[in-house]
This record gives sequence, C-alpha cells and structure tokens, in this order.
Amino acid sequence: MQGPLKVAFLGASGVGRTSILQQFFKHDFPKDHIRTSKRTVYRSCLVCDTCIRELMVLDVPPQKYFPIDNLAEWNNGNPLGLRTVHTYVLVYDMGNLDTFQYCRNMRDQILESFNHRDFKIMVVGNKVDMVSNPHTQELKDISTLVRKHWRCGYVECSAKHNYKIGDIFKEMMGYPVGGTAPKLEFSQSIGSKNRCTIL
Ligand SMILES: Nc1nc2c(ncn2[C@@H]2O[C@H](COP(=O)(O)OP(=O)(O)OP(=O)(O)O)[C@@H](O)[C@H]2O)c(=O)[nH]1
Ligand SMILES: [Mg+2]
Repeated sequence: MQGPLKVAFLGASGVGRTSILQQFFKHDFPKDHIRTSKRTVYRSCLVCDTCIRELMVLDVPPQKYFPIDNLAEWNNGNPLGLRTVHTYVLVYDMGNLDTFQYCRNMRDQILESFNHRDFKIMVVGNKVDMVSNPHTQELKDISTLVRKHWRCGYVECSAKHNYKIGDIFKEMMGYPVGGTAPKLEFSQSIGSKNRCTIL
C-alpha cells in the first residue's frame, strides 16, 4: 500500500471547509460558524475499486499567504505541513463569488512556490443550496476556467445537504466525477482508530 494521501483544504473564512469535512467524516453538519483556529487532522482509509489508500486531511485556519519555501513554513513557529501535500482542495462559497478570488490567489501562490508539479489542485464550490440559479454565466465561467484552463477537478456541492460531498473524494482519488466512478466510502471520526469501509 502506498503512503497516506495528504490533502489540505484551503479557502476564505466561512466557505464551509470544516462543514464539508465534518459531513464526510462524521456525518454531521455544524450549523454555527465556529472559526477554525488551529490545524485539525482527519485520518481515514479509502477503499475504492481495487485501490486502498490511507487518507490524511488537513483543515487549517484561512491562510493569507502560502508558505513560499520550507523555511517560511517553519519560521512562523507553527508549521502546518502545507508544503508536503499531494492535493490542495480550494473551496469557495457559491453564494459569495468574491470568495473565488481567494482560490485564484492561492493557486497562483502555490504554483509560484514550487519548482515541481508533483501535486494536484482541485476546486470545490460549496453551498450550492444557496444559489437560486446554478447556471448563471458567472458560475459557468468559473467552471470553465477551472476545468478547461487550469485543468483541475471541479465539484459543486452542499455540505448542508450532503450533496456531492463524496464526489470531492472520488475526484481526489483520480476518478473524475461524471465518469463511472466505483463506489467508495469512508468511515472514520477524529481521534478514533482507523477503519475502512468497503462497499
Ligand atoms: N447553506 C449552507 N451553509 C453552509 C454550507 N456549508 C457550510 N455552511 C455554513 O457556513 C458557515 C461556515 O461554515 P464552516 O464550515 O465553519 O466554514 P469554514 O470554511 O470552515 O470557516 P473558517 O474555519 O472560519 O475559515 C456555517 O454557519 C455553516 O453552517 C452549505 O453547504 N450550505
Ligand atoms: Mg473551519
């Protein structure tokens, strides 16, 4: 088995990163906005088709700057481990498109800070339930930019309704959503022993 797939969820404050992770790992939706003030690590084991992979997901407070090098990561005295991640999941709020600017900016910073491309970036539009018309030109433009120009995976979801949350993790595993992705499921809560669920 390969080593753990290390993933970081990044996004502007309040876009729903913690809600997505709580929904996926704990089948819970926190209604109140409790700001993430320190790094939380979710661990699990993913079984997908014939592939089994350990998963380690980082939920961190909103970062203004991506650490430009290893020194920057260590220098703030509270290393988050953001530079050793396999997949960056950039989350924005579909009901507040200004939050997409954070994703754009963070993607630029990530790409600029590495001289290799041994990582994946994907974008998640959360709170689709807050959008009365999900087919507006602005949303189409974001989807086209991410999929066609950035060539990144893109998922629109609602943590509140547990809608397409699993698709984020399928995409992460390299099964593009919309295709014939095998069934997958996680079962894990923070602090408890690792468990895998195979469907
Ligand atoms: N309607 C709706 N509200 C959501 C959804 N996801 C999250 N929220 C709400 O948005 C607020 C912020 O959610 P969080 O998950 O705390 O957001 P966050 O990105 O972790 O925020 P910070 O840790 O402060 O950066 C909470 O009040 C959630 O209940 C969603 O899919 N739909
Ligand atoms: Mg949070």
